Amino acid sequence: MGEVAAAASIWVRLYEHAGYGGSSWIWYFPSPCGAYEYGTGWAVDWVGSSANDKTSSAKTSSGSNCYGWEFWTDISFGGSAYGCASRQSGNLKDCWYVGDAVNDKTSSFDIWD
Ligand SMILES: [Ca+2]
Repeated sequence: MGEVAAAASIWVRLYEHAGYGGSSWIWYFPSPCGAYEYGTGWAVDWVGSSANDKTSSAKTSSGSNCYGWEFWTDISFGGSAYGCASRQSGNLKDCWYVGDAVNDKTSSFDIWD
């Protein structure tokens, strides 16, 4: 049961609006970024039809150890990729705004340490 609880604590949530507003969509991961080696992270090759082309901001759990966002305009990490354009001071893991170039265009994403 301990492993199940630990797995549920690592998550990424995408939000419909900048500043973490509107609808949101969450994914859970089994371990923190960088748990095995530097540069390792998590990837979602399709955000799903309800979230597609809507993401404007994103958060990850405090224990995730992830902060290197990459938002892709097509599924399976296709099209163009953009990092986080604007972060909220005080929590550098979170992405306050993805930026004009990829706003409402994300179809897949990844995040690493
Ligand atoms: Ca949006």
